[in-house]
Amino acid sequence: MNKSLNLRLMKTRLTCIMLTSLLALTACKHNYEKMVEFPADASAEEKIEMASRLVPSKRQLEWQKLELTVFLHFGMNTFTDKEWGEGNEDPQLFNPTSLDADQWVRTLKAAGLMLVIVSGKHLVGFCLWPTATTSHSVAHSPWKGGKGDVVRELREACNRHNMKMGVYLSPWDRNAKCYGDSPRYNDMFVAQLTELLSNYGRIDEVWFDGACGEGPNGRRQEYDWDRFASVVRTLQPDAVTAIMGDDVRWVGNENGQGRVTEWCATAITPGIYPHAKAENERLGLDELSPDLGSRDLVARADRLYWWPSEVDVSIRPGWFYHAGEQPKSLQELSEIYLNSVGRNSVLLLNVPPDTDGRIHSTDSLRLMQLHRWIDGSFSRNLVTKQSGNVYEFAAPATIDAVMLQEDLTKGQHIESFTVEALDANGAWLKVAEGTTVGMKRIATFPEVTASALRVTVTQSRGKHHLTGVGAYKLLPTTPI
Ligand code: FUL
Repeated sequence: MNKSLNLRLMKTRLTCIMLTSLLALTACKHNYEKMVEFPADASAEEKIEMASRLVPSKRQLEWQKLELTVFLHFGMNTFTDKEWGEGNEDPQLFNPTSLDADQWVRTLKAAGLMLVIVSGKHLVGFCLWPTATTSHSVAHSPWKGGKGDVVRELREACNRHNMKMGVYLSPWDRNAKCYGDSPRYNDMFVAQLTELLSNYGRIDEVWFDGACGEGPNGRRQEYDWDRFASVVRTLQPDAVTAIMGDDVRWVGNENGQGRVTEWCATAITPGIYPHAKAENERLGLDELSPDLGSRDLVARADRLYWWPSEVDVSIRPGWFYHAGEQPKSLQELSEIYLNSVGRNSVLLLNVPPDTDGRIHSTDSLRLMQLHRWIDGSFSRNLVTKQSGNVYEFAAPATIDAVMLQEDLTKGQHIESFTVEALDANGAWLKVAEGTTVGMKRIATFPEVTASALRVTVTQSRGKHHLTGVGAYKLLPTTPI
């Protein structure tokens, strides 16, 4: 072959390769991480197509995978037996007799919980660490002669047991004299946040409560959310910010109930953004709205946010420990699990340490019962083989729950589905139907004996990515 023919052939081959890569590039559209803004003239269909390409950030996805997390409400209210103190309580009242952070973390770890968030400062302003910002802290309490630090003890216990840790820092502060004097209080808040995020190792979640009141003399505190967010981003880039943050959304109730239709891609704007109020009013949305992501809503929205839901609920009636209260039953807790984790949300279960500074034995017993119930119900998936949308069992079995999962790295797509079970007569029996799936969707139904499941996605925002299908027989919720 002569030299010029060889060169011509090489050129043609190169052009072919370039053309193929160009085609591949146009076919594979890029994803939008965390937020998508629609062009002003986008049609409803174009918006849905763009919504289908909205995906979580890395830290959001890691957080969504945790499923089970825990709150520890502990502080001045524990000792005054109140839920919301006035903020003028004497630090001398804080005196746990045998605080044992190792017992907290051992108990929580044994119960399968993956991350623990401590109420570093609740709205009464009392700080569980010896802060330089106020004298209203453990440093001025009798506990350990004023030398104690609850946050440090928790950090060390988390290190020992390989547990993730988060902090709750209430923006509302009923003790701080400067609360309501906006710039001064914002400086104090930033200093508190900086202490917590600089001196206690890796923090995985920062919880800014939305509860908020006026300062002394009715002064209204204007929070500098931008500044607070940038402190978190600088000091703990991997930590998610929750509630008054744009990584994790409050589900809208404190009863442990996720929405039946729960989108991670939502039209509601996180409250920390300057345009949130106007935009949420225009769309008629707040955290309690039942619909945050339907097609109709997406068609009216200018932007969508990946803002997945967190279901916070206390194991007891109160957030703080009160001797007269009892923890919820296993029956109630198992329903909370199904209605939170089973509805595309992360569960944040509060377990309040008592006045001794320990997790009460009735609560740890209940946590272990819940753990055994979850484990016993969901550790054996009866599906052993998949052909298309049919999921076969190794042998006929009695089931009363199915679990579906989407691959969220590719976005959330499924809008509705049905599940049928193949019974002993060879008939397909509809056992479940639903709307969104997301990270995890668990549907329960009366027992059937079946040898396979057929899952049909009846509506989807573009191509869906169903990664997990499971069939289970739930354990009874009589204590085990
Ligand atoms: C609420 C507060 O009022 C409660 O005391 C508790 O901290 C809960 C998690 O958030 O807004």
